[in-house]
Amino acid sequence: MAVDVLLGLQWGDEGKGKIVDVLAPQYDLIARFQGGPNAGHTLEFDGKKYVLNTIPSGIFEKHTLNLIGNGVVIDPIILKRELDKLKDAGHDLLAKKNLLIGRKAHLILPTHQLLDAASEKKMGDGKIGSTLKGIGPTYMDKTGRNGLRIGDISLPDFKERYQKLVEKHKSILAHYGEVEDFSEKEAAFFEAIELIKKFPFVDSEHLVNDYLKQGKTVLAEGAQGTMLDIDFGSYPFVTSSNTTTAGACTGLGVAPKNIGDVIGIFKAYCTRVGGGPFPTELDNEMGEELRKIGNEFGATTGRPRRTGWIDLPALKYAILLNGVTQLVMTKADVLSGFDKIYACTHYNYNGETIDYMPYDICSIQPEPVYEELEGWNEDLTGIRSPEEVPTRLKNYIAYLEKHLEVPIKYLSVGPDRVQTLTMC
Ligand code: 2SA
Ligand code: GDP
Ligand code: MG
Repeated sequence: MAVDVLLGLQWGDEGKGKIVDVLAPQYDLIARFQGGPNAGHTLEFDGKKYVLNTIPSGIFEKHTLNLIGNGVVIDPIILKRELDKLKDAGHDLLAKKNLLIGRKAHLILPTHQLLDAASEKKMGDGKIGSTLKGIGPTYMDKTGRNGLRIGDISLPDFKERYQKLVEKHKSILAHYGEVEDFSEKEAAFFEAIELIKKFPFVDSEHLVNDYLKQGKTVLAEGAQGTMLDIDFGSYPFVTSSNTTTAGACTGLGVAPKNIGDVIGIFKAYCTRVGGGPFPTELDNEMGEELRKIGNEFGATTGRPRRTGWIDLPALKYAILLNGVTQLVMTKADVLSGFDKIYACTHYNYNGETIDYMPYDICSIQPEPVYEELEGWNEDLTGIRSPEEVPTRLKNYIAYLEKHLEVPIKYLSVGPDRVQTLTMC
C-alpha cells in the first residue's frame, strides 16, 4: 500500500477539508503533515458546519483514525479549544479514541505568537499577512534546533525547557520593544497541555509505515496551498512549511516510493488571503462579486480573501511540483451566472510572453494573458451526477483537462458533503 496525498494547488482554501471528509470512508488513517492552526478546514454535512484548525478532517468518519503528524506545529490552547467545541457538538474525540498525536510535532508557545505579531508589526506595509498564530517563529525554532516537541511534555524537566525557550523569546521581544504580560496565556497553555496529555502520543513514522505493511489505506491531508510552500511558493509571501507532496514525506516519515495517488485540489477560480503577489487578482467589482458569491472570508481569521480568475501557469507549476495524478475542482457553483469566464494561459513578463511561473513575481508583476470562455447560467448546487453537468461547464472541464493534462476526478458544487460528483 502507499500513502495518498490530498493538497491545495493554489494559495490555500481550495476546499481540502470538505474533500478529505468526502474521501474519509475510503481510508483507515487520515494524517495532517504540515502547518498548524493557521489552517481552517471547513466541513459541512447534515446542516452543520465545522471548521478544523489542527485536527485532521477524517474525524467524522466512524472507522477512520486521525493523526496529527510530526510535521505539524501544535498550539495546545487552540487544540484544546477545537476539542472542547467538538465535544460540545457531541464529538468527544477522547471517548471516540480516534485522534493520535505525533511525538515529534513541535509546540507553539504563547511567546511564539507574540514574536509573530512583533515581526509583522516591524515589517509594516511589507508584512506577510500572517494569520499571527505563531507558525513562522515555531518553525524557526524547529530549524534553529531550539524547539519544544509534543514528546517533551512527558519529560520531567518540561517546565524548565519551556522556561529556557521563553527566556530566549523574551530577549527577542525586548529587542523589538514589545514586552507584554502573557501570564494568562501561559496558564491556559499549561491547562491545555493537561488535556493533550490524555491523547496517545505516537511515532508517526512507525504508525504510518506499519499501516502500509498491514495493507491499510492512508491519506495525507495538506494545509495551505502549493503557492504558499516555503521553497517553491511566492517567497517571501509564503507559510513556513512544505505544503507540497515532499512535505508529506518529511511530515509523516514516509519514503517517496511509498507515495501513491496525489490528489490536487483547486477552485474553479482563484483566491489568496494575506500579502504577496497574485497575478490574476480582480481588484474590482467582479472580484467583489466573486468574494460575495463564494463567501471568500478566512476560515480562521475572517479576513476577506482576494479573488481572481484561474491561473493555468501557476496550476501547471503546482501539478509538476506535486506529481498530481487526480484533480478536484471545487466551487464551480460560484461561477454560475457569469456570462463569460476567463482563464489565464500566459503571462506578459519582463518583455516576454511566457507560460510558466517565473522566479520573481514579487518585484516584477506578471501581467496575465486571458482566454475568454463561455460561462454557464444553471444553478449547480442541486446536481448530483455527471450527466446533469451543463454543457458549458463540461466544456470548461475539458478545456482545463487539456491544459493541465490530468483528469478532473471530482467536481464540487457546494460546501456540503453531498454536493460532490465523481466525474470519472
Ligand atoms: P502564516 O500564518 O504565518 O503561516 O501566514 C503566512 C502566509 O500564509 C497564508 N496562510 C493561509 N492562506 C490561506 N488560508 C489559510 N488558512 C486560513 C483559512 C486563513 C485565514 O482557512 O482561511 O483564516 O485567514 C492560511 N494560513 C496561512 C497567510 O495568509 C500568509 O499569506
Ligand atoms: P480548505 O482550507 O482548503 O479546507 O478550505 P476552507 O475551508 O478554508 O475554504 C473553503 C470554503 O469553501 C469553505 O467555506 C467551504 O465550506 C466552501 N466550499 C468548499 N467546496 C465548495 C463548493 O464546491 N462550493 C461552494 N460554494 N463552497 C465550497
Ligand atoms: Mg482554509
